[in-house]
Amino acid sequence: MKGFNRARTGLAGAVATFTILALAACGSSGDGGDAGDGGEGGDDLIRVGFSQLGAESGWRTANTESVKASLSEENGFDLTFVDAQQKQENQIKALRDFIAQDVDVIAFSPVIETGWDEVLQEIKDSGIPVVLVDRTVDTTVDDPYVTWIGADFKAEGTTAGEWVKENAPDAKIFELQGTLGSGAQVDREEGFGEVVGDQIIGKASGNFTRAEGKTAVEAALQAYPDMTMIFTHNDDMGLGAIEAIEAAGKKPGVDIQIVSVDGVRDGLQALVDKKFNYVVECNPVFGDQLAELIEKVAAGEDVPKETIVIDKAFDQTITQEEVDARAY
Ligand code: GYE
Repeated sequence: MKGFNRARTGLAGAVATFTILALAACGSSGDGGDAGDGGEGGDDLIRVGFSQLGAESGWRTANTESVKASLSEENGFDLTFVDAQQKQENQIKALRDFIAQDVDVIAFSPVIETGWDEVLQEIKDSGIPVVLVDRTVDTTVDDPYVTWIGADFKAEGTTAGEWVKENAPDAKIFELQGTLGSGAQVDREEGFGEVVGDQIIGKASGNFTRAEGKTAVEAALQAYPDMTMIFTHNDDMGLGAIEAIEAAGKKPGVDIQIVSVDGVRDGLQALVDKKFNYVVECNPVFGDQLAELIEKVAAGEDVPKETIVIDKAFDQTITQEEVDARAY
């Protein structure tokens, strides 16, 4: 496996070199910007096609900003960024466009884990190396990507579960799931369930958005009147849950406790306001690490198969100053 990876990254290097030479002959293109304008050095830019899965959450917005800031022209990249609006078919189309453009590196955040076999095979046949970002894939294609960078979703679920076990062992939990079939949903659920699965009385998806989180909790309050806690797979859905709980005349954080994942500013503010009870961080600001990986992949250098972004966790002892200092 390892040897095969190395062979692939070597191939990536060959492809990148060829593309740079081709660019020198015909000038730069792509909607990543005005590579030609600045004059000097424009032809050395690494052409990256990035398929972002959407703009569904505060986490995603922060991640997009970080990726765009790091994969900038000043840093040596010609970035084509496409937002798929949480639709797999849009992502598949973007990936095929990147093949047609013959970019140097394809990076993407897969909205769900399955359904990529065909397009991943097409990318592989094209020789363009793939850098997987944030979420994971489940595919029959052999060695489908050079490297993956993201968080340990299962560990996030386990950390949340351990807090519950310690602090609310009698809680009756409704689990507010993220996009069904996404790596973040599947693994957070698995990690949490392994620790406190016997306390879960119901589950439904809120697709990682505030609006759908609110709707799911409105229904859950009817279906599970004895619930005392919500474990939400992200802050945005938890913020939607707060609205639904308050509209039902109950107190979030007290009558119904909320344990969440992400740690975006609004989520941490809810913790200060005592409406959330515990937040496991998932750090979206890894654009710099991603840029470094892409640079190495384009140069055909060895990269680790995975890079795990480090997360923390916060309880209600967090201060307003800490929240205000939050970058996203
Ligand atoms: O937790 C959620 C977002 O894949 C880690 O996606 C990401 C998740 C994040 O919509 O807010």
